Amino acid sequence: MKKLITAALMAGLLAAGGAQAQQTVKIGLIAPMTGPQAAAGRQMVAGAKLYMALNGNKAGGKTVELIVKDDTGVADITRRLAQELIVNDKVAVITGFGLTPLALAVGPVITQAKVPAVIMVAGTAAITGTSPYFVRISFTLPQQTIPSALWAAENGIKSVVSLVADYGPGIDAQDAFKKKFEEKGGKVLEQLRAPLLNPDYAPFLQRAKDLKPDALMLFVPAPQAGALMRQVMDRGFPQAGIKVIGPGDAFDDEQLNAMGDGVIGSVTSYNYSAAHDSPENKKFVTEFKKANDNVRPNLIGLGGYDGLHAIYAALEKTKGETDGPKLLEAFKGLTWTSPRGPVTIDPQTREPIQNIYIRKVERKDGELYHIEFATYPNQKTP
Ligand code: VNL
Repeated sequence: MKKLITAALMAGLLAAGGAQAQQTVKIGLIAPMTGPQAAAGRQMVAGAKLYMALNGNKAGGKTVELIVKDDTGVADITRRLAQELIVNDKVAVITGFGLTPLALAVGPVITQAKVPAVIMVAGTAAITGTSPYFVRISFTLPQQTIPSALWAAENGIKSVVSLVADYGPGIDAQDAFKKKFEEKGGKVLEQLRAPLLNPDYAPFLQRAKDLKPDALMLFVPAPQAGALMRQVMDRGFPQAGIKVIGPGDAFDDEQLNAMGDGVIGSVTSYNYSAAHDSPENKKFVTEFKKANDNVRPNLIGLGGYDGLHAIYAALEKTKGETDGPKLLEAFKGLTWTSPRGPVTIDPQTREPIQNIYIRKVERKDGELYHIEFATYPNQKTP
């Protein structure tokens, strides 16, 4: 008798366990938590965790479980972790991707497994074309950069030298800038590219200064912004009358205060400023700083936060159904009010449509901020 009860109890527990497992949706977040891009991983995971802390762990009637994996910024590791998360952990969706090569590495895996991947940061335009299972909530570099080219052409800048990190997003930024700026009558004197890893910017900056352009256009991934900007300021570009412009990555919000007063007055174009004036952003910045030793969120932290929002919203739409193709469809056309402003996922391209703001660095309440003063609304990736 005793044995029978025990067996019945066991069966019940097992059934409950099975039912409970189905009530959980797992999300795999792959980010560089160590290595040279660790600053990106820290922001992304902090943003994702903040979203869950503020919105609970339920979406579409299911319990959401976040599994964080560290790819150390190495693409082969990103691919292996994606495979393990899909095969062993049975995640419904993977997300993260601090850098373009890390996103590209998982394309074949998600296509084969039919599991959606939500890009929180990586910005090379071509990524989403490499798998129908990519959905991007962040930005593309052409989208971020073109308003800078328009603004420069309309504000007395006639000649520009560009200096970028020599990989996908840098080349996208450089090409988009040159095309639009020259269309509007400006001239790009030279396009310089520094290595992504262990760059020595000195010879490039010397060359740029010798060419005496009206402006220096910069792109490096946000975690490298401080290192580049210190050298730009040490070489006295603003004092020489050379404006420092570009998409906001090289003017990263997290490191802006450490860049010094030389950066005051720089005009850049970007989808997000920590100073964006809206109730959604006030709440995001206040809560992010509270949870992270007063660190200011940048667009990577925002990517983590909005990435989780998009996943929650897609699960609400499918009522918790996690079948890959169905979940993928649910991301298409999502629209929400982000801390950056309104965002829609273009159902055709799976790319974000969003405002790109023109901002100027100013000192406000004792700190440096990007103060937005003009808007290019609802920008798509060309
Ligand atoms: C990328 C683009 C990475 C912009 C970034 O920071 C960034 C990328 C990590 O596509 O690799 O600010």
